[in-house]
Amino acid sequence: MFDLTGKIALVTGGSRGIGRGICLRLAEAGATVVVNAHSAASRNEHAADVVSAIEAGGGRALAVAADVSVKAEVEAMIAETIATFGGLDILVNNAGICPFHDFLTMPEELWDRVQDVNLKGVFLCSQAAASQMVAQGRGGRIVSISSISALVGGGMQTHYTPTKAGIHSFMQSLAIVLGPHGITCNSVLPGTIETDINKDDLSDPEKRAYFGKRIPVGRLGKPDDIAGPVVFLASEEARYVNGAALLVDGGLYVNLQ
Ligand code: NAD
Ligand code: RM4
Repeated sequence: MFDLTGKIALVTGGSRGIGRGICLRLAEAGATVVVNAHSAASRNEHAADVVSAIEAGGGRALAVAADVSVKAEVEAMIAETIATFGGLDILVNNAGICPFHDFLTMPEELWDRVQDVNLKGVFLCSQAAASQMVAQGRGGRIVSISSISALVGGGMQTHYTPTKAGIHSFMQSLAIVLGPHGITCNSVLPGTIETDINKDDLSDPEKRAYFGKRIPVGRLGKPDDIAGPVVFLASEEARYVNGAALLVDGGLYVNLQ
């Protein structure tokens, strides 16, 4: 439906879950895709599979290892992207962690790690990618995966929800800075999507039943439910969407009672 032929996209945390789904759909739309994984092991184990799937469909892709919270690794990842494909047009900030934890006993180190990966990682990747996009002078797209958790709290997510609200706020500010360069910046707010991040949490039958009832479309989300809206925001059709937040949750947020 949306044509991304000739565009070069980088998806952080693209090796699994929502990121994997986004990589496959971007490639299907014609983009060349750089699939980021947080470590060399994860690159070889998971990201390489995503690359194979894209190549099997006739697309072009590359797996690159980098921890998004480490500036030198992020810069090396962007440099490898440019060296391999000659440019960068679309950044999807997807990498994120949510180690569910009680508040009163939360270790400072866990708080810091969640901020570093989820929020600082978005800053580092956006800055490195935007520098390249501005220098190229042909516009660009930054799409960041925030969450419904930017709008609501979570008792076991006190370290996580502020990072998701922060991502949304950061995209709003970045939309102002980068809009004049033709680079749009938006966030996507997924509801509850079944992936490894919430496997343990959703293994509780009561919680599953709760979500089943609470989500008006009647089911939990799948990674592919998020991929389409990301492809839209990355496309030419979304050229005037800048600083927006797109909630993709099956109606979970609006269903209070
Ligand atoms: P997931 O655990 O399946 O995937 C997370 C990805 O991030 C993995 O590929 C992992 O390797 C990568 N990652 C983790 N730390 C990294 C680091 N330091 N550097 C680079 N990559 C790193 O979970 P998911 O559900 O696919 O989550 C993807 C994004 O979607 C996250 O930002 C998450 O907060 C967000 N999200 C998920 C849900 C949900 O219900 N699953 C809802 C809203 C938002
Ligand atoms: C999301 C949202 C989901 C949760 C994941 C881990 O942002 O809070 O409900 O399962 O994070």
